[in-house]
Amino acid sequence: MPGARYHIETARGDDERAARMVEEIRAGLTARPRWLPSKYFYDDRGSRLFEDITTLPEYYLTRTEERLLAGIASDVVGRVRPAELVELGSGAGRKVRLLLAEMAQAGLLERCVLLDINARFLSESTCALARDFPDLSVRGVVGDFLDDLALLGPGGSRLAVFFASTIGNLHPGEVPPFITRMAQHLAPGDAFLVGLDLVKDVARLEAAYNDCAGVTAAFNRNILRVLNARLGADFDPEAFEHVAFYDRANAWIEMRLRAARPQRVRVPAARLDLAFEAGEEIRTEISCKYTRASFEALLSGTGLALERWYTDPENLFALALLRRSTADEGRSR
Ligand code: AVJ
Repeated sequence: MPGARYHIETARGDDERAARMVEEIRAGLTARPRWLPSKYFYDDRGSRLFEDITTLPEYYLTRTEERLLAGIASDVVGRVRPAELVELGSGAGRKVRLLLAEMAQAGLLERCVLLDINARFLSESTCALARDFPDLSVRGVVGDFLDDLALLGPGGSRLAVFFASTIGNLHPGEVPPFITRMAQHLAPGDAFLVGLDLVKDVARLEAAYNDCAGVTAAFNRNILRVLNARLGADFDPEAFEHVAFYDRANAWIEMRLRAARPQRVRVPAARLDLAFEAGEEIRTEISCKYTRASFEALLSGTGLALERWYTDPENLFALALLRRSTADEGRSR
């Protein structure tokens, strides 16, 4: 193997990460209704369960996005002509290869930065990219796309990507500030390619989050195991039912865990002693569904504008190519 062309860094120390987690979990589990931040799904087991979800027949998102990306990668690279690719929430990091291959073929490819919350998945994909793309230098950052964008540093010849409709996990009110912060890590002319699941038939949406094999249910319950492992909690994951439904008014899928019977749960690291009534629910995820208009409305004043809107023939999923304007509009607002 040629010299070290990849390295991993961690956005925050273990103590700071743990302290943050305690505060977030305390806030969520004592709120009414109770909720948990979705980023805590993704320990090793949860990340693997999500990978399993992506191959389910009901879960059209991943395969639709991948096929769409394969068809547009050369158009995107031709427009942006990036030397550096940045991926937020990279997970197992396969899709990014389609873009890297186009960049390499165009003689542009120099650097790649992956940011993900899961250290194991991150180091595996960082190492695999360095192995498979000679001359590419790869940087992995263990962190979260809401709090740790600062580590990306300033842009320049940069294409950032955020696949899988993971932006849908943000409340619509969080999207404009998130995109504004992202724009601060892009130079004029740099671009941000964002994967978006689209509003569609409710039955199709709900089936994607209620698969027959029960993988999504296992993924949902896994968040309780994460609290057990990291905070010494004593949740019985099997005592909670998986619930996922489409909320039309908000245009999002909401996932919850519903207590099957009355129960008491202790979370020692967060000094919590919780009483659940039968039927009481914890919201674990929202997954927003967009239209071109609803997404475009979130861009105003962010410093990024929609340049291209790519969709599949069935209009299931979109890739939105956003550009940092060459004028300095975004910064002053
Ligand atoms: C990775 C956040 C895009 O919202 O569809 C899959 C996660 N949750 N099944 C999604 C998920 C339930 C997924 N994202």
